[in-house]
Amino acid sequence: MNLESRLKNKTARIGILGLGYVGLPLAMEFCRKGLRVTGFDVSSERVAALRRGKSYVLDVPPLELKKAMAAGLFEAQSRFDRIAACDALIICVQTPLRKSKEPDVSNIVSAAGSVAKRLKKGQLVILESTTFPGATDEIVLPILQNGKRKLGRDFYLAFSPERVDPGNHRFGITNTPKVVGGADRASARLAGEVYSQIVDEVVLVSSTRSAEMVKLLENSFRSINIALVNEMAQICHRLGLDVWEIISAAATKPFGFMPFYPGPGIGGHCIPKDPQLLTWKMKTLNFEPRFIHLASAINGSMPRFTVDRIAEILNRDHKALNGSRILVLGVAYKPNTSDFRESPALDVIQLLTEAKAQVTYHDPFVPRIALDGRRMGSSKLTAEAVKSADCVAILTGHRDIDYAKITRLARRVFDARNVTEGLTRRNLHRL
Ligand code: SAJ
Repeated sequence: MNLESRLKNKTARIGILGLGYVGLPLAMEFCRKGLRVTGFDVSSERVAALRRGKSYVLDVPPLELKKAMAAGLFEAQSRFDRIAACDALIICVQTPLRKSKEPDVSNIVSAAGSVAKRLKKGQLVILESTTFPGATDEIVLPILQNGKRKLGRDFYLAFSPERVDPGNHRFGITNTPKVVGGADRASARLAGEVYSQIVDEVVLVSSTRSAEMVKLLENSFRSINIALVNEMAQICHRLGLDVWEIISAAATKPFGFMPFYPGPGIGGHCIPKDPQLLTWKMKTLNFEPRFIHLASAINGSMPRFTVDRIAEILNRDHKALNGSRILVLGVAYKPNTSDFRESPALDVIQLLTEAKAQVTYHDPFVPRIALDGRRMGSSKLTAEAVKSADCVAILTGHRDIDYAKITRLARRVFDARNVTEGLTRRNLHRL
């Protein structure tokens, strides 16, 4: 019986390689629709935690995980033998950038190799990991072909960008259209069939390269527009204008405008990284994507701009940054998440420390950070801590913090996220 009929009668088994913030929610979605899933992860700790019904992913409640396992729909494996038992294999492994800003595809190569070793005739392989245009065709395809297998006869191959937005309760896997590009037409059709089990809308594009490029456009669009408003923040500061007022008034335009907001920089695992995948690829083709470079430079200048603003505020009261006590509020890369990867707050703390300020931080979601080998713990947000700071710098606007009270108690506040919108006090300054 082929994949399509096994999907129709729910006897298909889906294999998911990489059980992180993309792979685990994806696995649960297939289970929710009655399909059996074998999840594979190289981390035996992760697999052991999942087997104990412990979820380490924000959007996967432990109860759902336990239910899926009790119903025999989900199993977690750190060994790859069960790959041969799967009808479709979806690779959701991390694709970090090396220090040299080159894409590190080692996880993709290793996952594709694990599949190739156990590939069964007729299996469909889908790559979801964000990568440069051509990676699926140039890296994954040859590994699966392995010099003897033929695409479309022995196996099928597609690319489909992940569009998971952790913590987003409005858009989840089901109601976010899924872009799919096949290495050949049969692969595109089959991958579309697999995703139609769990998403309302599948968007088929002409090739894997197109599908890879869609993701890079999405996230380059975001990085460039954030850079635009970050530059506007620097312009408005010099003009003595309130960039937040300007953006909110511009956002009243019901067409042709989409608000983005300035901040101390950009963080996370997508926006800082994904556009660099494109610049790297284009470098190999002797083309310089200037917009993407410029956006990265402007976004990257925001931690310094933030520190300069704090220094300016202290300077007005004849205080030097050197020796001043700065309390940073919020180090996660975006509100209400514990993820502080690439967070610009870390760059701001680093720069303040280099200027010999005495820096502490409070973040209810991030109990500890390590910076240049120095470990810091989140300090208690007491009235005393706020009052004794020479400046409180709000870098991430988590919920459940009484920012009005902070501005009443603090000597000086620098709000880089406009969480004090509507408050006006002499000691309050905004980006
Ligand atoms: N940021 C700003 N100003 C903005 C928006 C974001 O400074 O107007 C900053 C955030 O503070 C953060 C960084 O940019 O430091 C990235 O923020 P993000 O909202 O883009 O969040 P991410 O990194 O979780 O991006 C994900 C992406 N999702 C996928 O790649 C599947 C992105 O495509 C989504 O558009 C984004 O979530 C989203 O919309 O939330």
